[in-house]
Amino acid sequence: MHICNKSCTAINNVVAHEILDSRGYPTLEVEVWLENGAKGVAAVPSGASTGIYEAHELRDGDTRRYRGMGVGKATHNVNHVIRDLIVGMNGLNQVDIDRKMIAEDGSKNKKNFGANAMLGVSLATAKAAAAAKGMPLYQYIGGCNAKILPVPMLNCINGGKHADNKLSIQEFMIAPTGAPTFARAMEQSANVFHTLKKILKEEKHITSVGDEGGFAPNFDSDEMAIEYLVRAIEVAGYIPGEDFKIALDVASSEMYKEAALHGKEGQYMFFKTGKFYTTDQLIDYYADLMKKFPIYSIEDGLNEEDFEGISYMTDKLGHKLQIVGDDLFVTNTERIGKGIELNAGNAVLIKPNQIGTLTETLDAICMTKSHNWKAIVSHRSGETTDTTIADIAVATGVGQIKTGAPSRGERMAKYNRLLRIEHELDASGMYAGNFLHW
Ligand code: 2PG
Ligand code: MG
Repeated sequence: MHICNKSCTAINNVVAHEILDSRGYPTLEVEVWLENGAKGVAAVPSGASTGIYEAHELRDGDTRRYRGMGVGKATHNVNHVIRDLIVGMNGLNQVDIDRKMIAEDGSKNKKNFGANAMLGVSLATAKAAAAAKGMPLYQYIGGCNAKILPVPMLNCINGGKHADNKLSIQEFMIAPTGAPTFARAMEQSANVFHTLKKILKEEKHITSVGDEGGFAPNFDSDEMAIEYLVRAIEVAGYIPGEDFKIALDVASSEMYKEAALHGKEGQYMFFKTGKFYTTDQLIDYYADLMKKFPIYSIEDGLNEEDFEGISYMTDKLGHKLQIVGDDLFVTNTERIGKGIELNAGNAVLIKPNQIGTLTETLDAICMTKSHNWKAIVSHRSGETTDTTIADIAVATGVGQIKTGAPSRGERMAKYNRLLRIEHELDASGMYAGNFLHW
């Protein structure tokens, strides 16, 4: 029999229900309650350009509801299976709770409970525990040294699977590395974003936005998108390369699949021009872009299975470029370990829902940092107003966060959370742009 008093932090209830994400598809919101009345609520995001090695997102497949995208089974798993497993466990024992769910799910990719079900429980547990301790989440996770505000990577032009244009590169981002504080970084970034809108409008381009809040114009080439970003930085009164650097998420697995569909296995197809590139040609193309523009980071530059290719790219460009693995590593320590061994990249994108628990997310960050690689905490293209990733970024001091343009409420929720954290930390807060090596 489990004995508990009023100050007890044992879990006494877990409740999940369906809510809708920023694309209007169902996802889970989970509440975890402790005996002492503390409560945590978390909502789960969802990707569009998902890596094949990601943990399993459990969807109903019943086409009578939400075109098969319902999460009724995952919700049921939380309310009727996971709940019974963890009620009575100490909410402060995050690792035990996460490991218990992993063990009981029993599969390699969390396909039984669903990584979406497990992540909702995992994050809500951490929030309930933080509430029980009377601490903000970043401090509960990161301790008294949680003080670094990350450089935001703002996706101001959307392409690939996130927009209805023909841009092949999925994300064209600005990173305000020269700002003195996070608040100033956001101010400068919003200035660039609004300037970009003005320029696009004046030149008769579309100014509607894609899934991550960036503009989605029908440019003739991907290079044009970078040119416009650089122009917007300049016209807004900043110096490209000093005040702002550029980052790209090529999400090239999509271009790789497209080429295969056109009978060019092993190559990459640019959607607008219909041109095919070999691995060597694509790496040369990146090198050329780096000569023309202040690009400091390229994510998923090659197909998600191509450790060897990324290793070659790292040999060629890694000394002057952050080479980020997203679909390549899927926040999974096994795959990150392989990448480190093969020198395939030098940075890892961290998405909690790719792996399914907070504990494993923190393991991935720990492994990445301990090998002197960079880690970037990231949103998904399908998001909610949940702000947990902002707290994780500060807690772990990774120094970078990618969470969309300064537009759309579900993106701003994370940036606004960081503005609040900076305010709260006051003089003890440090903006990563100031002291990390860029
Ligand atoms: C990415 C992400 C987030 P998605 O590829 O990095 O920007 O997109 O969530 O669609 O996988
Ligand atoms: Mg990516």
